[in-house]
Amino acid sequence: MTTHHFITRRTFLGYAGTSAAALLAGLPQVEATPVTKAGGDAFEPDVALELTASPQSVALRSGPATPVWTYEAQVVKGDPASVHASPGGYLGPTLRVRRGQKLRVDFVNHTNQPSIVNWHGLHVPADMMGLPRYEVKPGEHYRYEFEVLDRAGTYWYHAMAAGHTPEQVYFGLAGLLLVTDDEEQALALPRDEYDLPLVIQDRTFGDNNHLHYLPGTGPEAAPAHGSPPQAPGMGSSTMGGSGMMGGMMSGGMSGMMTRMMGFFGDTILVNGKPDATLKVATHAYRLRVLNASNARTYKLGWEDGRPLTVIATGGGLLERPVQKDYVMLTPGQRIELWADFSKDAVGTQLTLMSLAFDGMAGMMESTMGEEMMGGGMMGNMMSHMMSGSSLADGARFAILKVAVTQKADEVLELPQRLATLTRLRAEDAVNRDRPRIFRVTMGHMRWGFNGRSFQMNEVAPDEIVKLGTTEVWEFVNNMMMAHAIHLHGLQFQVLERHNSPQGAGVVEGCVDDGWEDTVLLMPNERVRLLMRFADFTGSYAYQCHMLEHAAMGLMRDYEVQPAQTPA
Ligand SMILES: [Cu+2]
Repeated sequence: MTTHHFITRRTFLGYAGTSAAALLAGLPQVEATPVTKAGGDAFEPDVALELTASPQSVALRSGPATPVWTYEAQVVKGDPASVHASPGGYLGPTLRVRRGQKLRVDFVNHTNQPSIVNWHGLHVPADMMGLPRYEVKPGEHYRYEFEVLDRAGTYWYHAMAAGHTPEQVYFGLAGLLLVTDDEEQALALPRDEYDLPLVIQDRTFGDNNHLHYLPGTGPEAAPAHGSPPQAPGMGSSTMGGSGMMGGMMSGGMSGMMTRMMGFFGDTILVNGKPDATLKVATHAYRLRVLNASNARTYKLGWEDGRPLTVIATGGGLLERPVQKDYVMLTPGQRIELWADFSKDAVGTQLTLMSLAFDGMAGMMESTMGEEMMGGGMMGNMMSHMMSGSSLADGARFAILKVAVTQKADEVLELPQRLATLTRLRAEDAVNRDRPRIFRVTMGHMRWGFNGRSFQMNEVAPDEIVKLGTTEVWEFVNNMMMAHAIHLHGLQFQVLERHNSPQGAGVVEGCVDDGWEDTVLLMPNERVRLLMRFADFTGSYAYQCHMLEHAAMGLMRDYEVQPAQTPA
């Protein structure tokens, strides 16, 4: 399948012959390497970073340090404040950029697996997106050069690799990318120490504080030498095969369930730390909440029942604040909360919870239950069994303790108008009455959309769209599990939901008022998305962001072709 690149600035820098010492010394070679360009002037970055992924040991809890992979970043050119220290644990540093900035990132892979950095939520050329087809081998580099076109908001970056994405993210390869712009800067939002990330992940600790995932995975596992870095086609022949998915094909029945259904850990980490407590002042906070978990969806709510005030979704600020009793946050999603503790007395203790919900709603009517399990089981029991975790999908548990420890004098008023939100119009869609349908399917122990699982560089005729058009895409879930539908390369708007579960205490917590790149799709639900394909041709991915689902096939490419297809 060919790809058409509106802008081609890809450089693939093989450093196989370069000594490790030179690599660690700060990469003067990168500057000297010719950059291939198709049309256009030399790219002059406003900010240039070097982003390295490598194995480390970090103290996550008392006792031995935990082996992880982690990102580290260095500013090579531009504002030193473009890189902020990691919020904690194994998380990568927070990258802060401005809309309109030209950004260069030299990714250096010092892990023992192929990897690439995916810019989750950003609107960038396809070869700058960080998809598995651009993964680089251990010791190699990949140069990203793009202009930041996105609205101010909370985005993130994480590892992708054919068959290794869930493992690499689990063992630490993720970080935040915050975009600001003039519109946001003009607002009186909480800043500096009152602007806080909350990156939520679930993990399980094994012996010696090692992170427990599937057997044979992680920084201490032997690299999958001898198995060529294959496409994650993982066709039917690969079940039980070696190498292909690293160690992911081992681990018996519970391993099989994890690979199919997703990993559910029993320990909740916030900003890379278990048992997290946040000390706050009597002040308004901007809490940027990212669900960077592999598969777990959270139902965020305060234990004392106070409502949540949402000011932004994945694609930036809402038009105006929205109040919710609870907010659903599926893997990959971000939500920004205005959390005002100014009326709380010093000494107040609050708990941010994940409230109970029925993530299996609709299982009774679903077909997969019969296929997979022979039917008959339901609810939490099913969920426990499927997740293999003592903390079931949809269980109620504490995420974060908040302690009000000091007085602040300043009072910030919640702005009633936050931003101008351009609404896509359904009547502008070229397929208004015939939405493109993507049904989540399963067959031969592989997930798929419309019966097709991921194949590298494969785009079907009904996965091709035209540059400059607006479309309606409908995702349909007849499975018993929820999914986290994510599109790469653009932000969409939720047009409508059909057949949403009633009484499950879920859909009322979906914030569908703004721009999103990831959306919760409940069992039996149909969600219609409105999107516009602008600026770039080429092939991008759409996937489930429950990372094990994607690794087991629930990912495909869509291709944006020029408005006029060349003869
Ligand atoms: Cu899924």
